[in-house]
This record gives sequence, C-alpha cells and structure tokens, in this order.
Amino acid sequence: MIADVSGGRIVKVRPDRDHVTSEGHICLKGPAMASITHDPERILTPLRRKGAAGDFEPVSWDEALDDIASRLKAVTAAGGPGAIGTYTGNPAAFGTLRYGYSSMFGRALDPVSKAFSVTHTDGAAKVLAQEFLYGGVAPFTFPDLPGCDFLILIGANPVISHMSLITEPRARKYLDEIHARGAVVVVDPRKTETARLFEHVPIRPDSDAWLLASMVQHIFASGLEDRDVVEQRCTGASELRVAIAGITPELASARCGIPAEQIRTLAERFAGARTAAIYGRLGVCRGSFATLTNVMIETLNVITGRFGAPGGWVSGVSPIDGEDGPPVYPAYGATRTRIGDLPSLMGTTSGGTLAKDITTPGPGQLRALFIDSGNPVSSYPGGDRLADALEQLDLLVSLDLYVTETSRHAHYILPAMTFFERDDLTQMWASNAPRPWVQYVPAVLPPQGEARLEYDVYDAILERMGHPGIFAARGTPDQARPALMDVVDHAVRAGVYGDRFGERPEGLTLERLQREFPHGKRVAERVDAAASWKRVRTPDGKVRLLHTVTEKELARLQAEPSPASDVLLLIGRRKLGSMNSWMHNVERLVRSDRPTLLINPHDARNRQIRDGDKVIVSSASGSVEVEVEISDEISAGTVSYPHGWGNKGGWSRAASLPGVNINLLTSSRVEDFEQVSGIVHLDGVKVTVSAA
Ligand SMILES: Nc1nc2c(c(=O)[nH]1)N[C@H]1C(S)=C(S)[C@@H](COP(=O)(O)OP(=O)(O)OC[C@H]3O[C@@H](n4cnc5c(=O)[nH]c(N)nc54)[C@H](O)[C@@H]3O)O[C@H]1N2
Ligand SMILES: Nc1nc2c(c(=O)[nH]1)N[C@H]1C(S)=C(S)[C@@H](COP(=O)(O)OP(=O)(O)OC[C@H]3O[C@@H](n4cnc5c(=O)[nH]c(N)nc54)[C@H](O)[C@@H]3O)O[C@H]1N2
Ligand SMILES: [Mo]
Repeated sequence: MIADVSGGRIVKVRPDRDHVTSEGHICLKGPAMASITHDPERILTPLRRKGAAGDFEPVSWDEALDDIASRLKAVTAAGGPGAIGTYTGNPAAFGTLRYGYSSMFGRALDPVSKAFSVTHTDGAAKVLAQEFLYGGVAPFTFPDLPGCDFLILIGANPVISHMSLITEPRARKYLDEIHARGAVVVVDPRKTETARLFEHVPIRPDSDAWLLASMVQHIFASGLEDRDVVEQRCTGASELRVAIAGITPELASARCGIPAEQIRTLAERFAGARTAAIYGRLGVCRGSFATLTNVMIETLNVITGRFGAPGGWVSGVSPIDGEDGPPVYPAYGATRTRIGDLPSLMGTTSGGTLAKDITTPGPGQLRALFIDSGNPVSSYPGGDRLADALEQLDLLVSLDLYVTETSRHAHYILPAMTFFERDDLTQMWASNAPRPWVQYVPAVLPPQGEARLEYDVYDAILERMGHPGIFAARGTPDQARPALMDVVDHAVRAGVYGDRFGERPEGLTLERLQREFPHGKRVAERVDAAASWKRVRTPDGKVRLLHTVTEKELARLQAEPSPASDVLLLIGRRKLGSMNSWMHNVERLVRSDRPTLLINPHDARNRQIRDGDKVIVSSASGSVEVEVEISDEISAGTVSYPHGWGNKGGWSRAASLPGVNINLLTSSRVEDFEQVSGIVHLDGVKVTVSAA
C-alpha cells in the first residue's frame, strides 16, 4: 500500500500498482488501518487501573514501567517458577519478529514461563502434523498455486480470508486459473463465497478425518500412489496401509455425508491430475480430530508425489533464515501443561488452560501475565470465566491499541503502534509465498501520542529487572540492547539472500532494500519446490507416514460412536470487513457487516423460526440470544456464527453493535480439547436452537 501523509496524518491509503507481488491488489481492511491509527478512542498513553474493570487513568511510561518491574519482582519472589506467562495474539504475527520475541521476553524473566498464544485456536494441528511427517514444525507447507492444476480447499474460505498461511495477494486470480485448467474443489459445510465460484462438496462438520483417511485408503487400495516416493523417500507406508485399511469410502460416507462413489472419484481425480495439492485451514484445525485431519492432508500430498513438486505442495524460506533453514523449536511434549497435562507444542502452552492456571492454587500457579496484541476473552472459549480469572492476577499488562474485552481487566495497558508508525520487514510469512519477495517498509508516521514498539517496552522492563536484553546474544558486540531493526538487519545480511557482510556484494541489507526496492524485491520467480525435501528433518531424511500418535488417533476415530442425526453443529465464519475481534470500531467496515446465525430452511421450519427472528442458541457450555438468517447456503444440520463480536470496552462504536461472543458456547473444559495438540474445540459444537 502507499500511504499519503499530510500534516502528520494519513490522508489516503492507495494500492501500490508497482508492487512486485500484489500488483496493486489490497484488501479493504488495509486502508481502514488509517482510521484505527487516528481513532480518537485509541489509547495513546500508558493507562493504570483505578477501580473497576475498564476504569483507568493515564500515567507516565516511567511510572508504569517502574511499578510493573517492582510487581514482577514480588511475583518472582513469592510465586516461584512458572508464575509468569505471556499471551501472544494474532497481530503479533504481522510485526517483525514479534511472534517470537514476546515469549522470549517471558523466558528471559523465568526460563519456565508459560507461552500462551492464539496457536491453540488456529494452527496447532497443522504445526503438529508437520512435526509428525517431516520431523520439524517449520516452515509451513502450502500449495504452489501458479503451477497447480487441481486444488482441494478443505475448511478454508480464501475469497474472504485471503488465503491463510499462503502469502499470495493475487490468490483469487490463481484460483480462477487453476479452475480453468482443472478444478478447485471446496469441501465445506457452507456454500461459501469461495465454494460459489468453484466446485462445492458439502460435508458434515467435524467429519473431515473420515473423508481424508478414506481417500488415503482408496489411493493405496487402487495402487494410485506414487510408488517411487512412497517406497524410497518415506517410511511407514506398509504400517499406514494396515492402520487405515478399515476406513473405506462406504464407512466414511456414513460419517461425513459424502457419497462413497464421490469420495472415490475425488481421490482418483486428485491422484491422477498432472499437478495437484490439497490445502486445509481453520475449518479442519479446531475439531475433535484436528491433528489427524491435518496429518491426512499432508499424507495425501506426500503419497501422490505432490510434496516438493512444482504446482504441488511446497515450503519456502524467510530472508532471516540461514542456509540450514529456520530455527529448530523445542520438541513436541518437551513440557506438559500444569492444567490438564497436555503436551507443549513449539514450546507453547494451550491457551485453553489459561483461566484455570490462574485460579488453581499450588506450585507454578500463574500470577503475572503479559498480553501482546491479544484478546483471549473474546477469542478463546469461556471468556466470561477468563475475565473473572484475569481479575485475580497480581499483575496483568496488556500491550494494545484499545481498551478491549480483555485489556479492561489489566493493571496496565501500554499503548502500541500500528504498522504505519513502525519499520517492518516481510519476514514471518515470507517462506509461504509461491512467488517469493522481500520488502522492508520504514515507518511513514512518527509514533502517535506516546505509543512505543513492543520490543522496546520489553527491553525497558528487562533492564529494570537487571536482565540482559531479549536479543542480547544476537546483538553486535558493542550493543547489549540492540535496536530491533539492527537485529533484523544482521539476520538479513547473514541470511539466504544477504550480503554476508560484504562477502556477497549483490546480496541484501535493509538499507539496500529501502533504497533500491521500495516496491519489494522479487527474490525468485517461483518458490523452489524441490528444496522442500531439504527441510525434512527426520533423522533419516525420509517422510514419516505413520507416527505412533497418528496410529492411536486412527484407532480412536474408528472407535468413535456415530453422532446422533438430529443434532445441530455450530461452526464459525469470517466476514470481509472484520478482523477477528478488533476492527469493529471503523464505521466503514461495520456498516454492512452484521453477525447472524445462519440456519438451513429445513432446520428453521422444524423449529418454527422465521428469518430475522431472535433465537436462543444453547450448548453444554452456555447460551446466547442472536438474530437468525435463513439460508440454503448452509447445510442442514449445521449453523454458523462469526466470532469476535459482542464487544465491550473502550471502543464505543464496536460496543454499540449487535452481536454476541460466540465463544460463550464453546468449551473451556480441558477434557473437551483435542488431547494430542491441546487445541480447543471451536467448530462442530453441538447446540440447540429455539425461538426466543
Ligand atoms: N476478512 C477476514 N479475513 C481474515 C480474518 C478475518 O477475521 N476476517 N482472519 C484471519 C485469520 S486469524 C485466519 S486464521 C484466517 C483463516 O482463514 P480460513 O481458514 O480461510 O478462514 P475461515 O473463513 O474461518 O474458513 C474456514 C472455513 O471452514 C469451514 N468449516 C467449519 N467447520 C468445518 C468442518 O468441520 N469441516 C470443513 N471441511 N469445513 C469447516 C467454514 O464454513 C469456513 O468456510 O483468515 C484470516 N483472514
Ligand atoms: N469461535 C471462534 N473463535 C476464534 C476463531 C474462530 O474462527 N471461531 N478464530 C481464532 C483465530 S484463527 C484467531 S487468530 C484468534 C485471534 O485471537 P486474538 O489474537 O486473541 O484476538 P484478536 O481479536 O486478533 O485481537 C487482537 C488484539 O490486538 C490489538 N492489536 C492490533 N494490532 C496491534 C499491534 O500492532 N500491536 C499491539 N500491541 N496490539 C495490536 C487489537 O486492538 C486487539 O485487541 O481468534 C480465534 N478465536
Ligand atoms: Mo487466525
């Protein structure tokens, strides 16, 4: 985007038509960030809690940081190991290095501090599937859109979400081209904005593991696999065949509602296409078999020879990666959660356990929490209980732009910057680009009010605590507390495309990126598909087709009783003008955006419900009243409501809108989480619906 700035304000945000990859395509939420940057309700000074939740007074940075440090010292003295935690929210994944350094800050204070994040509402199952097959969680695999002839999208709605975990601004154009060459098949309980454009296969929520396992079964049973790949580059193929033999398309059909013949045909088309990939996202990441489902997606891509093939299933590199690829994360299950004994994933703790960790006394009880760009009261199940629990902490600090449903419970809210006010390098998602590019974007506005970069805030707290800086070890020798962009420049220069500090003069530095490539630098025409194999990190370099956990999950799937047919299953959805919980204060975005419960005409008729009625939706966890919208775009037996609504706090337009927090219906009981990943169950929740 290009921001036009005048008199210290952004007056306009335009697409950058010269951009090497977006070629002028932007989402309407991008320009809306100017309204957030200049929102009169944005917080611009540190705030200290004065009274009840939401009651704050402005204080100076020094007052805030001094008091935070002294409270932290008291927590460390009294609480012992594990008393400190961090929660990293979604927007942190879009600031340079930020998704990593907020938990590094926690670990600098306490080596066993808990790192909560959005991962357990989002990508945990994908991460774990990659760990099982490839022996390492990063980087994410994705479809090589430009060369693909046949693409299955399962549980994803990219026309609205813009392709999660794939960095391709022109994705829509590529989807159209794939469909023209072959097909894009959308497996979803709702005839989504994406499904309407391509081929739609409706599916019963939370039954994808059946569909995908039976496709694997059929491919093996019919000899459609890529024999060279399966025999020479994988281990465990014969064990997988045995473990999966009983999951026939007939059996799967009874569970997922797709006719057996259609399952077989889909598997044959997938295996037979010149190039193909199957991509799954959120809709297959938060069910009761989320990990198994994601394992089956990777498995289908591998056994048909799609992994590491152009137009197939690939991974890439980030400009801060060295030749050996991204850093290695702590092993799966290296630690277990204090609540519920769940395995850790990439060193992170299931956010679903947050409330109980605070309220359960004993060793390791959480006493101090830093929330960076997160709104877990809205985004995790049991927000009402979490809100109460947050009030019991000795210290809650929120780094945010607003007083939110979550930050209103904090002792301190510290004002953060929007991306217009900070320097950024495309880093976190650079390895997921089918057409890779690198871009460094300096700030276009000074920090508004007293807003500060999260990194500088953390380092200021560490300094007061007598600890070295977050990146002390990575700083240049004369910098114990290097500026963030010095750390980033160092990593880029040492990285795959870097100038190696003069050794490779044609290589990149931040300075060069800024001066010569303001519209981004294309580092390759296309992602190097074959190099994906280099990033397989199992000890023998082969893909592991059957992990012991997968074997157990396949047995659990087959032992699962058939669900009752009269039950309604609740799933989520995203809207173009919304971004999770936090863009509802922008008039332009919310004008045409109202949350409703989508219900099929058949289900509505049975319950004597009319379009626009108020209805009560109840689950084992709670009950809410919402407005209903009758539509045959949603399959019978399924209802859908978007998350992130029911705002309260200091964003008054957002708080004045209709809608409820749908996570009051999802379960915060640890027993209800998917146990191998710790992921919370957000899609396919059993509910009843009746007229209010
Ligand atoms: N406009 C907009 N864009 C966004 C966001 C936003 O809030 N608004 N959020 C961003 C974020 S944080 C993320 S993680 C990405 C997510 O990107 P996507 O994964 O593409 O997002 P969703 O729109 O939630 O799509 C999930 C789809 O899964 C379907 N689904 C639900 N349950 C099931 C099931 O059991 N089986 C199957 N097969 N399908 C199911 C839903 O109907 C829905 O169409 O989007 C990002 N982009
Ligand atoms: N039922 C249901 N629940 C869901 C989902 C679903 O599909 N259904 N989706 C899940 C998914 S995929 C996700 S990613 C999570 C999101 O969950 P969270 O990350 O916990 O919540 P967000 O709504 O993204 O809130 C982000 C917060 O960061 C603040 N913020 C924005 N930019 C910045 C910044 O640059 N710096 C700082 N410090 N703060 C900033 C915003 O004001 C906001 O308060 O929700 C999850 N919850
Ligand atoms: Mo997400």
